[in-house]
Amino acid sequence: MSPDDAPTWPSDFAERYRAAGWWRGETFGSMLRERAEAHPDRIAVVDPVADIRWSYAELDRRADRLAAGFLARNITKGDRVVVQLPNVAEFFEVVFALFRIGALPVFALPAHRETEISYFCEFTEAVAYVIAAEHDGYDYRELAAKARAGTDTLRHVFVAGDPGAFEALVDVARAPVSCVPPRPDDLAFLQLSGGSTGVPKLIPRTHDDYIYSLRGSNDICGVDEHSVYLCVLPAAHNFPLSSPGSLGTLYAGGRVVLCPQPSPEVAFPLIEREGVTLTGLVPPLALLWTQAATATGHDLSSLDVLLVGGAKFSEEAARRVGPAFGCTLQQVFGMAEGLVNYTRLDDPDEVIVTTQGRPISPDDEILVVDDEDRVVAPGATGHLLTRGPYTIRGYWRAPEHNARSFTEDGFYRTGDVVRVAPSGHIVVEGRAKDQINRGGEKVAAEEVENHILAHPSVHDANVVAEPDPYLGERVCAYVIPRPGAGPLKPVDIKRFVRERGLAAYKVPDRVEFVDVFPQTGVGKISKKDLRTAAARSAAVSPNA
Ligand code: OOB
Repeated sequence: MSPDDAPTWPSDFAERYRAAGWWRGETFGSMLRERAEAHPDRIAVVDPVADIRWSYAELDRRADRLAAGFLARNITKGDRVVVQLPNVAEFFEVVFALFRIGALPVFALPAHRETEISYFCEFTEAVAYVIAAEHDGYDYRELAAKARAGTDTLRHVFVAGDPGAFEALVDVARAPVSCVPPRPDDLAFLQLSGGSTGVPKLIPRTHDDYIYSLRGSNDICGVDEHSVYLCVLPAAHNFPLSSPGSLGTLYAGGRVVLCPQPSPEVAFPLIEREGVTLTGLVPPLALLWTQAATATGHDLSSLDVLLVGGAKFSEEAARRVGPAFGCTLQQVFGMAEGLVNYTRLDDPDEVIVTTQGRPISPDDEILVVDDEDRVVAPGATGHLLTRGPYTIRGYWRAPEHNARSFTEDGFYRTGDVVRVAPSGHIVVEGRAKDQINRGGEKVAAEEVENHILAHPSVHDANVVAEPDPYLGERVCAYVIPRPGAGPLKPVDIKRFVRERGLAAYKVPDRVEFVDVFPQTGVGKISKKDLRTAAARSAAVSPNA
């Protein structure tokens, strides 16, 4: 890997962040080892489906043995390994093994399919791909067969569960060997960006910067060795991973309980049985849980904190959380690129329900600017730019994109439209990036448009968000058929996109055929007018 792959902080900033005590020279490998030495018998990870309860010593030992097995297969420092696991204990065994040898997990989501996985494998030149045999009725070994056929570099597929034609993860482990550990300022992994362009971007995070975000999050959310975190959202996503998430909880010496399904029917009994103290949800789930909590027979009284983020949580819904659960709501406005904002546990209720919080770090720099990058008046609405000790300075191997997504002095253009309240709390007012936020799952409009455009009967396509009472937004595609093409139905487009191997959450919820697209004054396609039209159709026929 060349140093140009991952833009990093200029040395004066790095020195400042170290001097301030944000970057402390820890790595994920050393962190797990220290916890295992300090309290070997404390339970680290609970996987209720597999009936697993690994202590810190056990997780540490397993990570060591798997690391040795990876090394024996010549997977070494800097190598990329696509990890696509559901919420199972092996997720932690695998990522800590990779952290230990300095190989980089590339965090795919269980919902990703052939298009995304092949792209991650090819673009990162991944040498290995780790999957579960099956999950939610889907056989990942079939996906692995396709990914393998399409890439030259992929040497190994490791399977948690029945390996089929591939290698069983349980057979990889070996007697531990010593290896040169990664440095704190080395990359730890590649996280995925929600994206607004044709292909997802990869986010390079270092041990130093990510561990700082864990420590900061733990302080703000009150996470300590007594905390029990229920991991409800897909474990690899930045929110349940680090805000404060599973890794924050492990950093503090607490316990992570993996929730196999996000429904209240599955989660509530686990909360009661394991004495869960905090969890994180996207707004649609928070709504569902709030309704269920008022009628449940399960004892949820152990829950101290409910974190809600990933998409805007409405004030009305936010007001219902406290009474329903008898716990404190924390709004989280974060991004895999770095910056994370939280409402504080002792903020007044009005602040908690009406804002999306304030940054973790005193060194998080926040700018709110107009379309010409001029800073707006205090309290006015504008584009959020940010720079800080855990916000990346560039995407991985994406110099052209970086020139657009970062200012010359290193601020990340979040694409979010916000205002800052006098208290310093941020209120998210909207979004300027061409992205649909489908209940916390991010869909890049251009990516879906490109797939629709590949249909032989399609002349042009535009994808926008339309309002949805449950998800907040869903995916609406406007399509101009090719002149003379045969009859085309919405279902044809949806099926075509799905069959191209795209994650299901990106398949348009609604397809509308039109003759022309609305234009702006200068003749550009007006997505704003399309969004207005989509909102109108959604109101008329919500289930189309
Ligand atoms: C989290 O991370 P990503 O990378 O999936 O998405 C980031 C984007 C933000 O730029 C913003 O557009 C949106 O998701 N977002 C919110 C929000 N939280 C995230 N928009 C409105 N209100 C909120 N509370 O989604 C993520 C990462 C870490 C912690 C929490 C969420």
